Amino acid sequence: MKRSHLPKAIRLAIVGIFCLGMATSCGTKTTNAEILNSLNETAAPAEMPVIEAELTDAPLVPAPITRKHPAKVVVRLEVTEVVKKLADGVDYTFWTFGGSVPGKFIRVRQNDEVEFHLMNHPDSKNPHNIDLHAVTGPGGGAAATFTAPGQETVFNFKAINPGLYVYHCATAPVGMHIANGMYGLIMVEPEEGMEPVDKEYYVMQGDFYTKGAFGAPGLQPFDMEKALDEKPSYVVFNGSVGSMTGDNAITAKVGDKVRLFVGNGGPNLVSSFHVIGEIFDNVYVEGGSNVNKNVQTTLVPAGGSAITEFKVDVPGNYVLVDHSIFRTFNKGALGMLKVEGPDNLAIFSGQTEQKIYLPEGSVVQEMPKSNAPKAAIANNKDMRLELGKTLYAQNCQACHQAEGQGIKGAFPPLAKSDYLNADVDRSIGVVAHGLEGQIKVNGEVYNSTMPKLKLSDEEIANVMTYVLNSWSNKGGEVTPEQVKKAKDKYKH
Ligand code: HEC
Ligand SMILES: [Cu+2]
Repeated sequence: MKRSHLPKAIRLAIVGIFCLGMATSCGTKTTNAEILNSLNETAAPAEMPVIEAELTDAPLVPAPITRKHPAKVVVRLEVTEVVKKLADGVDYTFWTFGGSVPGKFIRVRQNDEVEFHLMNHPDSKNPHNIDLHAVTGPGGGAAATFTAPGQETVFNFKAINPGLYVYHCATAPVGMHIANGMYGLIMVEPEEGMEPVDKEYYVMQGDFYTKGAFGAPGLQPFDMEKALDEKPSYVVFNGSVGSMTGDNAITAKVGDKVRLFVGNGGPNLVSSFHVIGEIFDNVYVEGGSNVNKNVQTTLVPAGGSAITEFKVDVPGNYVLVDHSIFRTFNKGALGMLKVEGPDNLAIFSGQTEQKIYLPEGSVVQEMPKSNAPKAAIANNKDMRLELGKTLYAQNCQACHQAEGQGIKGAFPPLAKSDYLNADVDRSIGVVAHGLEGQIKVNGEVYNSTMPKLKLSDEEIANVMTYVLNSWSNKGGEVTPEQVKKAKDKYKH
C-alpha cells in the first residue's frame, strides 16, 4: 500500500496543527503509539465482497444501498486545484475533492470497511489531506492522508456509526483549505437501510471570501482578512451562484417524496436552511438518527449536516434558502426546486406570485469602510520584537511552525533559511505580496503558495524583525521605511 512520502512523525505534526485550530475533531483519547498502530492497520478480511464506490457530483447522489451485508468499499478521491465560475463573470481558484465544490458524494453502509485512496493531482500547488467525520480514529484520517502533489495515500476505516457526515481538508491553514471549497458529504446508511423516496439531492452550503465585493468581475483571489472577520462576499449552495437555478434547478413531480442531503462546509457560517413554500415532514437533525417532524427551518452547523424529507403536493417553484436572508438575496445562497404536475386546489389556490423571490442579482451594496483600530506603533527594536512575536504566532506559525522549522515538502523553514538571510528585502516582498512558484530553501525545492497577508508596513517590519532575530537567523532591524521600499522593489 502506497503512503505519503512524509515520515509518520511529520504526519502526526500535521494533526497537531489541525488540533490547535479545530479542537473538537481531535482525538484526545488516543496516545501517539496508538495513532502509529492505527496507521499500520491492515485491510478488511478477504471474504468480504469488494465494491468500487460510486461517487457523484452535486446535486446528484449515488443510488441507495440495497445490500443486506457489509462490504469492503474502495473510494478513490482525487484532489485538484481548478479555476471555475463562482458567479457570472467571476472566477475563483477552487481546491476540490474530485473537481468541483462540494466534493464527491460518498455513500456506504453501516459496518462497511472503507479503503480510502486520496490522490493529489500533480498540478496541485499545495499538499492536502482529508478528515472524514464518519471516521472513528485520530484526525478522521487527516494524519494518514497528508498527500503532496502527485502522490497518493491510502487508509482504512470501518463506518461504525450511521448518519450523514461532512468531510473536509485539514491541512494547515485549515480555514483556507475549507474556504477554497475542500468539503463534501459521506452518507453512512443504517443497516436497515433508508426509506425509499422518489427524488434524492445533494445540497451543500459554503461561504467564500474574495478580495472584490460580491459581483466584482474577474479571477478573484482569496481574502484572508475577510475570512478572519467572518465576512464572506459570497454564500452559495453547491459552489457557485446559480448552481441550482434556471436550467440547473432540481426537479420533482407533484406527489413525489423528496429527500435533501444538506451539508454545510462553512468555514464560518451556520445555515438556517429553509425551503420556501414547504414544510419538512422529517428532519434527521444534524444528520444523526433522531427525526424531528414538521420543521420549517433547520440549523445546519458549519461542519455539520441535516437530512430533510418532504412530499411535494402542489406544483411551482420552491426556493432553497439560508433564512439569514441577506445571504440569499445578496450573497448567492439561493437554489430552486421546480415541481411539475396538476394543481391541487384543496391544498393551495390563488395567484402564484414569483417575483418577490427572484434574486436581487448584481445589486452590489457598498459597505462603509471599517475604521479598524490602529495597530500599536513600535518606537524601538525591543518593542518591534515583542509585537513581532505576536504577529508571527497569529500570521505565520500555522505554516512555518513555532520554531520556524517549516514542514518538509510543504512549508519552507524560516529558521536558518538561506533564502531569507541572503536577501531580506526579497523576503519582505514575499510577505507583502505573497509568493507562488518554485523556490529553493536550504537545498530543498518548494513549489507551493504563500497567500498574500494583509499586514501594514509597520506590522511587516515588526514580524520580519522578530524572524531575523529568532532561531539563529542573522539579526538586524527592519523599519517600516525599509518595508515600503522593498515592497515596491519586489512588486510582481
Ligand atoms: C498559508 C501558509 C503560509 C503562511 C500563513 C505564511 N507563509 Fe511564508 N511561505 C509559505 C509557502 C508555501 C512558502 C513557499 C512559497 C513557494 O513555494 O513559492 C513561503 C515562503 C516564505 C518565505 C521565503 C522562503 C523562506 O523560507 O525563507 C518567507 C521569508 C516567508 N514565507 C515568511 C513568512 C512570514 C513572515 C509569514 C507571516 C507574516 C508567513 N510567511 C506566512 C506559506 C506560508
Ligand atoms: Cu487542502
